[in-house]
Amino acid sequence: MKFTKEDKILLYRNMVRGRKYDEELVELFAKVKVPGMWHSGIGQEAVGAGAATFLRKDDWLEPTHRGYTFGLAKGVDGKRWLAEHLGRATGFAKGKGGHYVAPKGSGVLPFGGTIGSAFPISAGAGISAKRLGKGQVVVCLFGDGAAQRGTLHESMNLAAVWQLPVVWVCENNLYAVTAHLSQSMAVKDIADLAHGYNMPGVIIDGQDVLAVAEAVMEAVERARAGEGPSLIECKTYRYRNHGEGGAFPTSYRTKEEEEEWKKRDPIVLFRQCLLDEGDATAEELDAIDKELVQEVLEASRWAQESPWPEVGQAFTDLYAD
Ligand SMILES: Cc1ncc(C[n+]2csc(CCOP(=O)(O)OP(=O)(O)O)c2C)c(N)n1
Ligand SMILES: [Mg+2]
Repeated sequence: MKFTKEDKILLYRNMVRGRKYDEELVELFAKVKVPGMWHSGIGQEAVGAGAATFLRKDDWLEPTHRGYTFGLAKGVDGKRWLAEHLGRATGFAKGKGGHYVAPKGSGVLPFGGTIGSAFPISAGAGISAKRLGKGQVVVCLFGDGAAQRGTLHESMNLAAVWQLPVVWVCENNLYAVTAHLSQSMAVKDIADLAHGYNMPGVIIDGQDVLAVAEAVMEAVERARAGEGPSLIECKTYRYRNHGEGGAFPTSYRTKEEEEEWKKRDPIVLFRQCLLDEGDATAEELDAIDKELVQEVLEASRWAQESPWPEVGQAFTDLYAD
């Protein structure tokens, strides 16, 4: 896929929007305004934006637990997502679902809560897409830790045997909670798993949003053309600890490693790329940043001022009619 100047600006917007929502959530958690837990995706925005921005409205996206970027880029209303996260009645599940909720019509599939449940859900959506025959594709996001689950084998094997239109996109941020990938996996690169399922497997610089978008969209076009699944491994890094709102150890990474990755911040890198290529001026990008800060502040205010669900509603909507 050839990206126009407008496409590139959209990628930039989607990364910055994801980061601004994420920063707001980190702050809300610090003020203990949010129930439960949250996994910040700051540092990983190029993967979510690159994977989701150019999907069709009716394509499926299987989320991870980390960050908002992929969902916002798929068209999820951030304001209502935040309200759901804050447990308010204006959220997608009237405040009863927390941040894992998939809003109807967005094309974002449900998140199972157990790491690794993304694989069979995506294979299932792939079977549906193939049978409906409308050219829909499924993009499944998953972490390096999730890649150690047995469900990966069952699902990737089935998708390959039945040539399902699934694009497996690994956000390899090197750690699962505190465990480095080398402690849980015998090979260095998750993309190597693709050989076992006779599908293309590529390693991508996950800090380079254009590289991610190019690789994902090439795989999406293959899948749409009936040529089956692909695996894309994006090497990336989360800046924050595993989660907000919980007591997680912090001593498993070195300051040097963290600083090294921050030198390749995906938003800073892409901003420079847009300036170097003459796709945007610093003033234009500053104006986008400013607009998105305002958008998130207003969304947060709206969500925090939204009513709590009524106690009498606790047992409604538990089952489909
Ligand atoms: C089956 C299962 N085991 C453990 C957990 C707890 N858990 C939540 S996130 C996580 C780490 C996942 O690591 P990774 O897939 O690399 O994603 P990341 O958090 O790095 O984005 C774990 C172990 C879970 N949700 N499900
Ligand atoms: Mg990880």
